[in-house]
Amino acid sequence: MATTTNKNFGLKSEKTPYIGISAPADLSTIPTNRIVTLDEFILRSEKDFVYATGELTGLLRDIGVAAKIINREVNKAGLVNILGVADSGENQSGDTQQKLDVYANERLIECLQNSGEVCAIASEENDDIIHVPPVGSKQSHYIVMFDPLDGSSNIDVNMSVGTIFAIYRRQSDPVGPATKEDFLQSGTQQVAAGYVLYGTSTMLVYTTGRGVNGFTLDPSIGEFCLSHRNMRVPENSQTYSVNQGYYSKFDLEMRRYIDHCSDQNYGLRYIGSMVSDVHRILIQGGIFLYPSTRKYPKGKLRLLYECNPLAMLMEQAGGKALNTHLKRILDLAPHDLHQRCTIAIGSPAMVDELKNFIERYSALPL
Ligand code: P6P
Repeated sequence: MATTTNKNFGLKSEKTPYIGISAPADLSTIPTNRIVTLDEFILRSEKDFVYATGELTGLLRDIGVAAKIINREVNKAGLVNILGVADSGENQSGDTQQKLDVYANERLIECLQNSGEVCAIASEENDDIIHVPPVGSKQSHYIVMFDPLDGSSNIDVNMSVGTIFAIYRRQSDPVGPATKEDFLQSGTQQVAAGYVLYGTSTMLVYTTGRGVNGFTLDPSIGEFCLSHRNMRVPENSQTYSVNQGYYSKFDLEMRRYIDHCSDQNYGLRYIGSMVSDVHRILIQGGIFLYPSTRKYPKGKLRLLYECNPLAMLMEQAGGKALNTHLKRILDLAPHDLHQRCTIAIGSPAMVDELKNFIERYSALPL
């Protein structure tokens, strides 16, 4: 059984949250000859979590419960009149809000409100932060941000969708309510990040800054079971993922890179659900791009609850995540809850190759 040597990859101290490439956790104590549930894995990995034991367990467990509930409805969306536009019409982003978006949002909020660990929540579906009253006398130290159902336009055509979440330690006085500044922390301050992919099977993939592990839902026992240990993105690949339909709207450097991918006969894969495209890249390698377009000059995807959590996962798996000005996504200083950013994320060699094209052809100072 492969053992992971615990080397210090630049971690300042055991108490420092994720600050960069850190050593994957030692999985040698995790059995390989039997089912290991998400709950057991989290309990066995608590020593790797920089804060008090037990706090993260409850949080991730509650997200897992919400995921199972959402999964049940996503799986039967075609059968129940849950499709179509929600009564409210549109969400904060102006996206058409599907009823399943609303359902997923409400389940996640409910599960987190009862965890006792969360003091406030931010969601793509809500304009402002949601303050969570304390459960009993317990002080709650965490904030959670999420996109409850990313890629929801795929629901009607039975394509995969996902939930993306990011967990931060609050910075404000634990006695008072959370503040907007608690949510405007850079991605390097995430203490955990992950996604749930509702696809041909339902998977939960997460990191606490000590490697990435994937769990597949076994419906027969209703448990997420360890299925992808210490996930590592392939160093290189010949697959790129971008909405080719915007080609003529992209800046010169992006068009030159896409031309290069085509000249090299790279494969193009694009599902229109970021979680699905990034998950495929985590497994098979590749690069996902969402550059600026005429409709989204600052990029379409949300920094806080889409790009930051997926960037933490990708870096933890050995990959890279930059914006198209070559700034590391996790270092970007947020100024707004729903701010957008451009992104290039995936295999390190492919991100480096794109970087060369941007440096060579960008008309603007980087
Ligand atoms: P486009 C889904 O709406 C989403 O937010 C991401 O999941 C996905 O990668 C992107 O937008 C797709 O955007 O403009 O290509 O349809």
